[in-house]
Amino acid sequence: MKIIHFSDTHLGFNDLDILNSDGINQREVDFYKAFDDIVQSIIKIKPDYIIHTGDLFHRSSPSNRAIAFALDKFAYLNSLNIPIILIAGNHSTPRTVTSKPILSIFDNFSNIYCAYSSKYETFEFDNIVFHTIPHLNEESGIYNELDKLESSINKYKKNIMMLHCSVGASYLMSEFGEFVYPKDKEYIFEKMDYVALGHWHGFSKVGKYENVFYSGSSERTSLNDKRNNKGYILVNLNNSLEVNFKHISIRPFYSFEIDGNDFEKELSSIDKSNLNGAIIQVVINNLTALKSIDISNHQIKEYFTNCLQVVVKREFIKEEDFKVDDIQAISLKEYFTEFLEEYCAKDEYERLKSKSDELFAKYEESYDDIN
Ligand SMILES: [Mn+2]
Repeated sequence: MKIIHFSDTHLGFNDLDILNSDGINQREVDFYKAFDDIVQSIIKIKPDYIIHTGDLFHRSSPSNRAIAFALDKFAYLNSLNIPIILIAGNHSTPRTVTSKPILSIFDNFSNIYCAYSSKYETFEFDNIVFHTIPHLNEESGIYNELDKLESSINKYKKNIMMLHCSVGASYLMSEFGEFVYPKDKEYIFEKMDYVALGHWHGFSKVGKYENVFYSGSSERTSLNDKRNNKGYILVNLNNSLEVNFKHISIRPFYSFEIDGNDFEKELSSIDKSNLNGAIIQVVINNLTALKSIDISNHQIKEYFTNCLQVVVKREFIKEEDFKVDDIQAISLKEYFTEFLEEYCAKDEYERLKSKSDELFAKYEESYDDIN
């Protein structure tokens, strides 16, 4: 039995203010391409089941383009007569009960099974049961849902668990609303044939478990994500479990560190022959304010002419009575959080951070994508 497990496709994500020749944000297009690469693999491999563990869309109210893209691809997948099981992640779950979840657009597709109602649901087939827990807005509800799950394990069939959360503290994404799977319930993993996880954006086997995996995201949603290995998992489930990570090709990202004291020489020694279309980050270290003035971003961008984007980060030597904030490549949310951390006592910081996270999350939710 073959299962393709993928996740965190974040359709509709856009970044960098670069448009392609059709006037569409280039990074948004990159995410559609990554998704399509996985669809092409599905067509070739013809698995028995397809599972997606959350964050199909980047926002709970995606742009028309993202919705149209998803409907087109899923209409095709639906026609392959392969059951497709999806769960909602934190990005595709509205924070108010009055909003209709976006995954409901698949309600009338005969081969698509979605869990988006903030509760445990099971999807059962001839020889296999999918136990799904989508993102829960109320984290405390998890125990109740896991009790239901545990009592629904079918010992005559294969049992697959699907979750969108962090297992332990290592897989947190620093996002509002994410939740941690309870440690005292990890024993349930051992009763499963395979546990498919979403939320963490890197491919990862979880801890000591041989059957618990994050497939990772299909593209990178942040320049902090330096991984170039993105893809999906091909699970072979016969007498034993076989897990293979399959790469797709994505736009490469490279980061270079340059010493501000030897800027010209270090820049010109970077081999740029294989950097076509890449996103480049250049971190200049050991800068003083005066040295920094001599180095222009323009000069650096000129050097990497074949790249899609060059992000320059300047790191200053701390000088007495002089401070330059490094606000290049940092979001307003991160900047504000750093400010809180610096100027507030710890308790007050924790309190204000959770408030500001919530406000930024609300802002993001009501913010319309560029169509
Ligand atoms: Mn995600």
